[in-house]
Amino acid sequence: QFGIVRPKGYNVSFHTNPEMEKHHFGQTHPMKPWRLTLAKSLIMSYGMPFAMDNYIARAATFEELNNYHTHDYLDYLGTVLPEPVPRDVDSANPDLKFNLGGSDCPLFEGLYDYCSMSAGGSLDAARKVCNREADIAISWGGGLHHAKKTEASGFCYINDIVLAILQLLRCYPRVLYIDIDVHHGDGVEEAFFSTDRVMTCSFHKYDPCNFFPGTGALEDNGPKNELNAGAHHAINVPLNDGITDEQYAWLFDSVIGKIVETFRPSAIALQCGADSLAGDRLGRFNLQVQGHGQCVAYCKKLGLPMILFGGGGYTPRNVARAWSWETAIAVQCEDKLDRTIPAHTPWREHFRQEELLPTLEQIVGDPRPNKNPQKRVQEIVQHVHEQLRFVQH
Ligand code: VJV
Ligand code: CA
Ligand code: ZN
Repeated sequence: QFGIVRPKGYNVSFHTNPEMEKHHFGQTHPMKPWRLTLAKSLIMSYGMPFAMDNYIARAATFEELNNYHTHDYLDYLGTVLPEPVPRDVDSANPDLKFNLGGSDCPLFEGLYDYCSMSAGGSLDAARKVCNREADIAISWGGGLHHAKKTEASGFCYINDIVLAILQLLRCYPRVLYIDIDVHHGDGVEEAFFSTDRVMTCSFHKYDPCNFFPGTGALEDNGPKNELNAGAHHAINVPLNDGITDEQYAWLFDSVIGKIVETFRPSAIALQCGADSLAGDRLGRFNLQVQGHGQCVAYCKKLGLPMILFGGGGYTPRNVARAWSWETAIAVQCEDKLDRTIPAHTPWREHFRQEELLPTLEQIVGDPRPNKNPQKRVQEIVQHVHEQLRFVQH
């Protein structure tokens, strides 16, 4: 633990709900809400709560969820019961009502509460940023970027990010959404497809046939019709397996730097999905905690009001490391973050002894061969810069 110095006039708010973390998608489902408890325990061991305003997230109301999702869908989500006998129904099954009850989006005990608490945390975060009560607001229980207006998708039922951005739009003219989860942020892109008040930018593994959700090609930049305000306001950075910290940082700075210059956002919503880390159970990239956190540090330096959301992340101990590191970046104490896990960390057994209990050392896991040639990475930046020539705010 370090002696926390609270920078005067700089506020970080932290929104969590311990009730949310108790829910289960099922024994072997990759999404494990308890990773939030693991992350919070590490954050607390480092004494970071002393440097933030801490809030228990409330559950979002039906009316709040209805600001994006349809009445029909919410009604069903709130009343459908978990199947007594678990069926092995694949999510590709077209018979599923609202895509609920398959293997990706199973029905489980307390599903509606889980969803409304995740959204509640992100809405609370958005309100703090709107009221200027927080410079950065953190909602690690949010970031569920695949949920659609009337459909669940990819472990996501309620799109807390869309709801939070809608809230930000009440107080800020333009919002930049950035998504560093290994999956394409399709739900958020779709929600703001036709507006020039939100620019979305997702970095993701792209393989239309073999990697979920299969969308987010370089050339997909919003409505093709130039008369539609949303044209050129969706930016996609499709990547291949094994991308490294160095390449990712270069891409991130070149792409986001240019976006900020042309779009001139008044607030930032950053989805920090931790499945882009090396060693992730579902991911394909080679990012280290430092490379992942570099994106947060870059955005913070822009000095704009910001929300940090969670998202994917399927190797819980690495999720906890990344989100602790990024919380430290938000409160500006990363230089004081020790490389070892503090002795009094609850859930300490989840950080393997042989990994030297690091937060920052190389993440252990088979490094994936890097399939991103430098030439391709440069082409991507070139394309994005060309797209942005059409954008002037
Ligand atoms: O690839 C898919 C869809 C299928 C149908 C469902 N089967 C299980 C897999 C193929 C086409 N879904 C992806 C969804 C990824 C969602 C990522 C969410 C986020 O990180 O972006 C934001 C929170 C997928 N990949 C892997 C799995 N599903 C998967 C699901 C399981 C599973 C193992 C893998 C569900 C249940 C169980 N194991 C027991
Ligand atoms: Ca992404
Ligand atoms: Zn993901």
